Amino acid sequence: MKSLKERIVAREATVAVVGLGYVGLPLACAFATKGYKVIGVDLSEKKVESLKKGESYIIDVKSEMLKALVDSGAFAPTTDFSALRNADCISICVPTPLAKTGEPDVSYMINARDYILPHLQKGTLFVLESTTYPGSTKELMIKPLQKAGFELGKDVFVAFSPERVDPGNPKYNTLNTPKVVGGATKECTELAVALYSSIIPLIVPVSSCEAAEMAKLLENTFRSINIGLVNEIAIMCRYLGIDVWEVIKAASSKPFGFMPFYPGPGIGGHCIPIDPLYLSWKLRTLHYKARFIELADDINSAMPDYVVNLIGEALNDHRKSIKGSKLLLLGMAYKKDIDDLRESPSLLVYDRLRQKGADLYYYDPFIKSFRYNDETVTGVKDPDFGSYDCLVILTDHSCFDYDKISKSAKLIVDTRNAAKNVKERGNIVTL
Ligand code: SAJ
Repeated sequence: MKSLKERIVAREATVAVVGLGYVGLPLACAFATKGYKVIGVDLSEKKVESLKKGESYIIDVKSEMLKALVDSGAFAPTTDFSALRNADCISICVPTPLAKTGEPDVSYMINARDYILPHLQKGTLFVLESTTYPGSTKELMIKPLQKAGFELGKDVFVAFSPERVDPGNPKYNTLNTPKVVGGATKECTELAVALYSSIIPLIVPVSSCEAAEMAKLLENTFRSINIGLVNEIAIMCRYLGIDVWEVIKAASSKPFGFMPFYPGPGIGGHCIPIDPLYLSWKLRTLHYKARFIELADDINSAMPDYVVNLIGEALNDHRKSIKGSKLLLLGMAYKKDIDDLRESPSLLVYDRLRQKGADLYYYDPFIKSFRYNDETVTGVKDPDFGSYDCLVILTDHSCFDYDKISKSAKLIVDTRNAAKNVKERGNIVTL
């Protein structure tokens, strides 16, 4: 009987991915594409039905590729956790959001673990990919597995390997982004390295689950803090009467020791606004205040209100008020060229403007509609840009024709400097 490592290397091991969202589905397809038999488990009947028909709901997974993997039997989506009895390796890719209280909501990880446990076979490799605070793999996975009678390093091999998916990124995807892997024991690390190195060229082994958990949080905290910094620089530049975009462009000419970030209406997505708060929460339990994280969160969270004030000032300069003005928001997605609304600052700007009595519309080809309180708000299909008192560029989608927009718009508040190449700028106010 071949060892687990031999079966992994020979791609005879059956791989399971639990959680088929923007991380799990690309990962499942990556393993299946590379010759593994893959079981994909998700609680959502709707998702699994869609996958069985070869219909992708993830922007980075093309339906034709998905259909080929499902039709060939390489990838088998199911809602039935008992299918995991046939899995040699299990990767967990479930959400790690914040609870309403602002504390980590680890319920998805705990539920996944509890759904898996009854079907977990001895000798399985068990990898957590969900971004979480240091120590949670041990606390939420290893200890309960041991309590259930699985001996670590013998009956079960546990590792943490953070997902690094950048939705919509045309260059980097699951197969070509280096992967950090940290196991609970040396052998756990070796097995997880064997699994991921069979599909990803560059694997970065670290000494523990905690080191891998912390590496991921450093990556995203680095982004959150630098975005917070540049948002505050933008505020300072407005006080100083300096164009922050010109300043960033000039600073970016430095070939070393600088990395540009750009101001915006705030930060969205399921990672950057949230992951650093997992770290600051963990440190608070250890009686340490992670000041940079909390300060950056304060600044980033205040940007939607800052943008609404900017809109008010711009209208005021045209002897108008927000109340009663007909406004069009361009872009509701949390970043350009994707269809994801999660934590989007555009939703907060929309809410503030509605509360202030604006006659408010949005235009975003990626977002058909969204729920606002108890109503469904639908986007304008083909807006007459000249018919609005002010356009607000919140997401710099590449599909927007900024020349055409600026030619007909009375006034534009551009929070992304998206219209930077437009010559006639008399009607454009930037962040
Ligand atoms: N943002 C700014 N200014 C910037 C960069 C970003 O305002 O200079 C905003 C974006 O508009 C967006 C938010 O911050 O609302 C997050 O942007 P992001 O580019 O980090 O996008 P995510 O959250 O979809 O993807 C990130 C990954 N992005 C990149 O590395 C470019 C990466 O941080 C993680 O791999 C991923 O989250 C994750 O899943 O953790």
